[in-house]
Amino acid sequence: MTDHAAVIAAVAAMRIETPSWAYGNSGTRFKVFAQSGVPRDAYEKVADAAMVHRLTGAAPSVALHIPWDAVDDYADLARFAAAEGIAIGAINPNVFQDNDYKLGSVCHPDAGVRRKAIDHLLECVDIMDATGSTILSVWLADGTNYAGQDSIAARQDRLADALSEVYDRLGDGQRMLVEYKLFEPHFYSMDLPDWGTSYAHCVALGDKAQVLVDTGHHAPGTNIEFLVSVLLRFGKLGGFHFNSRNYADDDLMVGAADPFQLFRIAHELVRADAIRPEAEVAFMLDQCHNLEAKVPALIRSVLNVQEAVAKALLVDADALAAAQRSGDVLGAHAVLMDAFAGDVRPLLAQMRVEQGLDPDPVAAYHRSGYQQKIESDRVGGQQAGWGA
Ligand code: LRH
Ligand code: MN
Ligand code: MN
Repeated sequence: MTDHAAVIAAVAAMRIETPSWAYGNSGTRFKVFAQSGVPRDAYEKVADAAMVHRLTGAAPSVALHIPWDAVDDYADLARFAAAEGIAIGAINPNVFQDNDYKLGSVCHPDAGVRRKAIDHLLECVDIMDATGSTILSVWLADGTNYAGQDSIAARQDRLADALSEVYDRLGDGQRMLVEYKLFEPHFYSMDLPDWGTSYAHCVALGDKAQVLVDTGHHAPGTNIEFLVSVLLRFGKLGGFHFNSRNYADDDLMVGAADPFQLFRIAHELVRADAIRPEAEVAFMLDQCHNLEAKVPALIRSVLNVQEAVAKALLVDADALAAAQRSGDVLGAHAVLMDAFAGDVRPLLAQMRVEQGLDPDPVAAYHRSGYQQKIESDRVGGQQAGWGA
């Protein structure tokens, strides 16, 4: 696409969801460096997410993690979000922070623990009903640490049974995204370690189940754009958790560690016409801001995604197809690299002006006085994942 107006229209239509937990304090097992002004409850996280949306015009929903974001009245939280100009996005159940889950949740050898975990997943569908959320985003910490610890096959059976019970509870317009992760917290086997396992469960479940790709959850060297392309082909790419990794599940800002990888993923998405909201690929961030201020980091992350997508939209598709057809290896590669090398920031600044936004949302944030306000208003901010 070389028509700049069309590129602007396509980027402007894209939605990028931010995660409530990215607004809370986070760190590593060594230290959590608390910041001033971080939210004390789910309402304040929603308020911060709304600020990101006001400045970027691109982040109209916020994902919740239950029970990190537990409130008495979820419909009230959704009304608050709407008044702030955003919606409640994906509901993320948490079946990993309870002593009962030492040996797993829905794959646990004990039926009582499995029941407790499934009930929590079902409760999260109730929360979807109350908030208007359309996505149940399932990530399970289930796995084993030692060969022989439990039966891999029996755990797959338990997993399939649990997912199917929850799937059956989904209403019209609701879907389940099944996230996978290579390792951690378990180090011998994870019950959903890779996209193939997620994909197989989703196919068995039906149309409302799709795979969620967290960019930080793969073995080093995995060609993520390849699996994105394959999942798109089968209509099974439900969404992303974007972030950056250098080593493992680092959860750094998307586009920071490897902007070229993000561009290559964006290229596959553009090729499949999957950027449009109607394509129903949920673009979400899953990040933790351990050192940097959270709200401007999330703004920056949204801009990073927009830049990668704008570059992908600017790939000369006709020239690329011609080079590919004629077997022009270097020529085809050059078409992609030309688009990646371009500076799309002026174009995106123009887009924001056309949207009535400040062309530089990070600078606008620093001028807004919001950071000073939350630092003086909020004392004793909440940790992203409690003791995580
Ligand atoms: C697991 C994960 C998953 C969780 C989130 C906090 O590593 O990516 O999406 O819900 O982190
Ligand atoms: Mn994730
Ligand atoms: Mn993760």
